[in-house]
Amino acid sequence: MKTDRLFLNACRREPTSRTPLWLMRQAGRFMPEYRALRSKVTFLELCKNPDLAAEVTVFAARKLGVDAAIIFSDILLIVEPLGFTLSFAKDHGPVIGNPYRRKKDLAPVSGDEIKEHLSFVFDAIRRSRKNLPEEIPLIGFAGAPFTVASYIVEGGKSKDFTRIKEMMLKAPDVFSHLMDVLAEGTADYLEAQVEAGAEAIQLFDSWVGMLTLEQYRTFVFPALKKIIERLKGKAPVIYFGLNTSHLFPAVKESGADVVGIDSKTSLSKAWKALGNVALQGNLDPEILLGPEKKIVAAAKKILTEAGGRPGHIFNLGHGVLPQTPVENAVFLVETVKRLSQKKD
Ligand code: 1CP
Repeated sequence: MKTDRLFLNACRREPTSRTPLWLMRQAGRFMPEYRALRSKVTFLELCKNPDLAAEVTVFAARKLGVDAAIIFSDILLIVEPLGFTLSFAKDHGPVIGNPYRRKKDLAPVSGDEIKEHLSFVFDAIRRSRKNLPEEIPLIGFAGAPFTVASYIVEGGKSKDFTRIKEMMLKAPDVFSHLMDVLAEGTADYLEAQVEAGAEAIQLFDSWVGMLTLEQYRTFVFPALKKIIERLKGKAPVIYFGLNTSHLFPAVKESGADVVGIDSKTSLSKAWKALGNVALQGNLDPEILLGPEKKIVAAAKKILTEAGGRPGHIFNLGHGVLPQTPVENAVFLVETVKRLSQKKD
């Protein structure tokens, strides 16, 4: 059988026989099989067990029939080798027990120390790669510096990001120290993911839309750019954030190969603002709760907007909602494949 790696071709903006797709947060919480596994182990135990993490990764990709798999992990695991404590309180999301307040809260950490601490991720990548069909590429990922920093400074999930904004404004050198350490550490971590077998990298900058363009350019963009530069020529980089259309003038200069677009921004507007990049997105995740008729209509609308332009990867505008019926996700995958198939 011919191995047609549609997803990677689209990352490079090469024409494909149909539009490739995968779903953000496909590898976890909305699948009954995942929840059954989670009833036996904690979330962190699951992340740190390469056999189980690989099983979740491969199972989700096969079940959904998507064109790429994403490694089962979390953007917050990197905080542990940096010296922060991480736990997941039931129904409260992530908790950092010793949030970052001053420079001395974060001692220098070498790339080797970070990689040693996170070796279970590389093992899970190797195992997933071995168990995936050859034509399904594996995506590695990390949080982008601002989004990870928001948890480290706020001590967990934040509503209004007051503390991190305050630090940025009142103690810019304290903030920059954190960004510098995160940029280096994340680049080392992602390079090692690629060496272990990840064929593309997604940087999740979910919360960066909180910033103004000026704040983004001054405080965040240099760290982001450093990471993307380190990955150049190694693996395509997908950069995703929510509510980021006002940041596009900077994102355009980031060097990202693919930009993830949320559901509020139209693909055509994004292409106009971003120029020569591939786009990933942007179905509203709530559509997957609803009737099949609406799923077809919404998928059609996005494919029409993309207009068959090379370099479109179909995805959601944010992660799959936990209450999504799996059969609706499978239906979306089948629908996008059918609607986007080019006639010979
Ligand atoms: O109880 C559980 O099972 C834990 C729930 C859970 C899961 C399944 C968390 C805690 N993380 C994950 C896995 C995860 N996280 C993946 C891989 C598996 C998958 O496909 O679901 C990925 C890609 C992430 C990425 C992630 N983690 C992001 C970026 C994407 C996004 O949704 O914006 C963020 C912000 C996190 C932090 C995080 N980890 C977990 C939770 C509940 C959160 C969000 C907390 C918040 O809203 O601030």
